[in-house]
Amino acid sequence: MNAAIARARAQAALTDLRPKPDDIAADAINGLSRTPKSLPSKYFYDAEGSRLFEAITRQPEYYLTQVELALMESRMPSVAAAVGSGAHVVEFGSGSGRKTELLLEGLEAPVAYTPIEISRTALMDSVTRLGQQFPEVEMLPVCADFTGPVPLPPASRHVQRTLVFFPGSTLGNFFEGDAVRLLASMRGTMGENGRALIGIDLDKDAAVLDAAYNDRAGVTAAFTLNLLARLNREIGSDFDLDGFGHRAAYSRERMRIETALVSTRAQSVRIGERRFDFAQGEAIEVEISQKYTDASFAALTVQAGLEVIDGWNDAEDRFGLRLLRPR
Ligand code: AVI
Repeated sequence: MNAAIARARAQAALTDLRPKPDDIAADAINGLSRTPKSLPSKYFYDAEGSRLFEAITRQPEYYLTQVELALMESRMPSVAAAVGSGAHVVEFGSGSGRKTELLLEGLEAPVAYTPIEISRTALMDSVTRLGQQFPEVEMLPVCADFTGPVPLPPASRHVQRTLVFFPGSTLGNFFEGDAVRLLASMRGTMGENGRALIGIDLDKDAAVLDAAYNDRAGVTAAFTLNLLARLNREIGSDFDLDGFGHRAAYSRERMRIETALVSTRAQSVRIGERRFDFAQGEAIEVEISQKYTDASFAALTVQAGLEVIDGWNDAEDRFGLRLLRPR
């Protein structure tokens, strides 16, 4: 199929529920009114944020993407046998192009593919490309925040099973309660006969983790700061980008990387009618990246009414794929 036709088809099938500037402003005001101040990490991913995230995945320190890709390349036959044929693949997020290709290539006769993605550009790029590559798989994209309930577009052919795909350890960007709610919502999406294939970053040496979130080229710092640039662009806030710096550090106690934007001086920032004052050194918490052990991940899934039925790690136990089903 040629690219123009694939894009037109994908546009026609698009369900567009992306967030409005008023919702973004309300979330930003709400987060900055808290102590400590915070901003939701889901707003990292505008077009520029998605581009910067792709660049992060190519940094030598950020092992997660390369290790997960290699894992999928080597273990896909075993994953496909465990999932079975005729799946409707529902991906939460869609920035993971190559991983999705490996999944659709490796599964037996997948019927449909639904990426749910907040960034319209990333969503359309991915279904245009995948639509050309997999003409036999129905592309049913949904532009939405996947943390809320999302109605699944029905496939026109018979589906044996829904397979939720959530790679990249993106689950780790959710606080425990939200992660459990998200897993429970995946359980609802997949139905009683469904499965979920989830990528998780495994707990490891703090120095390796600190390096992964503080790459030498400064791409992660640019990615974090783009959150403020995006707010300036989309909701008219007046963050001075030179007045904030990126900080990411591993907390062994909480088994997670904690990322913040730290005010380099006393300053105030305006969003609409509201003004927020910052002390020098004051942090805005912007992201957590949870790391897992088998025990901590199993405990999380149980709370969501799911159980781990299969799993694959790389040879050095850096990253894992887990297959879940309803309990
Ligand atoms: C998308 N997510 C899993 C990334 C992570 O590792 O937490 C986002 C990221 N933030 C900084 N670097 C990468």
